[in-house]
Amino acid sequence: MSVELSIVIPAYNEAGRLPATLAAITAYFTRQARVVEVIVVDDGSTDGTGELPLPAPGAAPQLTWRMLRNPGNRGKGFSVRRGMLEASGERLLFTDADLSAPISELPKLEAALELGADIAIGSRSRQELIQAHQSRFRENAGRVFNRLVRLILGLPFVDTQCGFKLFNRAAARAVFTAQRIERWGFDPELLFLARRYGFRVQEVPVVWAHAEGAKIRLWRDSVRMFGDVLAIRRHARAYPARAAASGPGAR
Ligand SMILES: Nc1nc2c(ncn2[C@@H]2O[C@H](COP(=O)(O)OP(=O)(O)O)[C@@H](O)[C@H]2O)c(=O)[nH]1
Ligand SMILES: [Mg+2]
Repeated sequence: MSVELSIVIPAYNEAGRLPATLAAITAYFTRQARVVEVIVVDDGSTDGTGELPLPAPGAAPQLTWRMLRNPGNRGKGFSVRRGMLEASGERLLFTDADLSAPISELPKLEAALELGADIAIGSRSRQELIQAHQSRFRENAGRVFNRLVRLILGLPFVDTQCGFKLFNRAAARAVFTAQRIERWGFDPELLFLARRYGFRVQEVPVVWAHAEGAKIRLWRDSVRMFGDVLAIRRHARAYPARAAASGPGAR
């Protein structure tokens, strides 16, 4: 049975938030017939995330679960890449562990792929869809960051950072194989690579409810993210040419 959809969830100390997320995903896909695999990537958590019980197959045998454990804390970029490269789906979604974009928003991204996009990225650009805001300060900081990213990397997207992105298999293989940034700047890097390789990227406004318990530290991580963006720029010429769609992971 070939996997239609893979869902990759990077998780760092998410023992508090992950159970509700797993339950929501189970509830959503139990009503559907398609074959789905969910891959949780535990990133060296110290709160027992890696030992959380995964849902039993029971009601939905077409839905399978896997937990990958990193050898220590390696970063969200590392974790998403690892999950995406191990996943076998025709389409691959990565989503934050707090499901800030509810899984019921997935059809919006899928519709963009139906219409010809290779990658559909969730976007927090439509104010009326934002159900719970971050602090005004964080939101503004996010906007400034996005504007800088647009400027430095020439990306035309309003929101590069949204943790809800769907790829077709060819795009996921090419982009994640080339991705180098393992911590915060990996989102802009993915988009930069996607455009470099000629994939069609569509930004799709999604419902977003900011969840408390965020682990991003605004100042420290903004500075690092910015450093990553400059590194992408510096490295721009050295990225490999788009990998040919062959080898074991290709279809
Ligand atoms: N793998 C990995 N994931 C992380 C790390 N820090 C945060 N995350 C994950 O990144 C996602 C978004 O983090 P969150 O704390 O909600 O940040 P927010 O973007 O401010 O809401 C969640 O799935 C987290 O588990 C980390 O160091 N490593
Ligand atoms: Mg969050």
